[in-house]
Amino acid sequence: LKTDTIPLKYGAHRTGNRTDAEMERWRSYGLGQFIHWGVYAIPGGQWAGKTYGGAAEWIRSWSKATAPENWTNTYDNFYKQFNPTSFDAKAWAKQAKQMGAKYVIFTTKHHDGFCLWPSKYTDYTIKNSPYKKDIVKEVVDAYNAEGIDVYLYFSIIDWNHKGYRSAAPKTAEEIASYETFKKFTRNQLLELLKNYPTVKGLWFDGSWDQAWIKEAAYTDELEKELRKVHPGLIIGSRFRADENGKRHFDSNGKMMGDYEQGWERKLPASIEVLKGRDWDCVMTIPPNQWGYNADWKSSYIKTDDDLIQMLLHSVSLNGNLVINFGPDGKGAIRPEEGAIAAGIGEWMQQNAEAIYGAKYAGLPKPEYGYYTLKGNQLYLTVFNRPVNNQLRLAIPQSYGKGIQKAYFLVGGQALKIKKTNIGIDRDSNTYFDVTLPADFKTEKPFVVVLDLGESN
Ligand code: FHN
Repeated sequence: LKTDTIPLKYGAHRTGNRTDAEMERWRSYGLGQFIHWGVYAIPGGQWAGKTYGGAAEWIRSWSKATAPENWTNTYDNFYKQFNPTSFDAKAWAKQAKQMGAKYVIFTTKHHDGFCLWPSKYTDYTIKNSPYKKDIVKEVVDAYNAEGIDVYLYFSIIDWNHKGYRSAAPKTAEEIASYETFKKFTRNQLLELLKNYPTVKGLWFDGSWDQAWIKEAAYTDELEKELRKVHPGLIIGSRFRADENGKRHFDSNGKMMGDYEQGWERKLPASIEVLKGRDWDCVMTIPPNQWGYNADWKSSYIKTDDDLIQMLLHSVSLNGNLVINFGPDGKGAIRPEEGAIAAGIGEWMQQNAEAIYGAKYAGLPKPEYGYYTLKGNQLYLTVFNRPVNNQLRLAIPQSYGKGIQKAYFLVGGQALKIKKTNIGIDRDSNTYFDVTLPADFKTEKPFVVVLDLGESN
């Protein structure tokens, strides 16, 4: 057993993955939805007639250099016009359910500091917008009613709070001012957990500032407190740093949080890099837009097939894929996102058995697509169909007798299997040829179920 070499007061709270039911549920999700919504949806990536290529939810920061306006008189006043008359939480939740999402991560407050719930601790909230109603509550209720678990996104960065700062405070005055921010952050987090007791977790972001990183004692204590008031709470590795400033993993390399939260817009190449850790990947549909950007034409927009492939990539390596949506200033999910959700949903309605609760199969990635495993069922989701219609599959001898039955997940048609006569290779694999019917036509990825029999 490896022991910690560096003594730490504020390192990881646990060694290895959580084993409780809540975390087991998290592991079985497969697919999630992210929603970035706030007053940045009003400018939608455009400022004073100019389109900004950076992420639209950052426009307050991107356009600062060129915008002559005083921010408190412009961006920070958008909330006075925030009246999303098209917002329908139930419709969002239905769409998410139809897509096959098992959980949603919703931005309660992004870096701009605007709160979509009526926080008692600031005036910069939805309550003081023309909309007035508690959007977080509407989202939590609607998604829960569809059986979708809710996680609250919370940005540590808060450009609106006077005490917030990025650099570590030095003078007595700076320290005192940052103390007000720490108190405020704690209050808001406790408030969220109190107001929305059904949430399953908190999804932290913007925790990279030196000021925050230096607060190892405070953040360690706060994490413990949050977990105490909300048993079972799931928090990723982005919340805090240890006393040496190490984030995600402490100075002994142990993960700080319940799952690895570093996979943003990218996927791990192999199971080895994950070292057995739980993880999720949050993915944008354009290359890098989270909030609504009116201009979707100037960059590559992922297709539903791209995202289904990323989903398989994730689940085949024991991760969840979370696809981001950025509703517009009126609360409408843009039609292009709606079409993508519908496309994924259509596929999921037929093939979700290969996703929910499915795991890494313990096999190298096949050239045809991805393996996922549930019990004795090995699922092969085919993205690259061989021109000769023969799937030659290497199954280790440790998997018992190998493939006993093969059939299409959709429709159940049995497929011919032949154990090849090429013998056992150096890695102890036996080879099986599974034949796809020549007249089988599809334009979508499809799943072949490989039954490994009881002996597996
Ligand atoms: O700066 C944010 C960004 O706007 C977005 O919210 C993403 C989502 O994971 N997180 C930060 C960048 O890592």
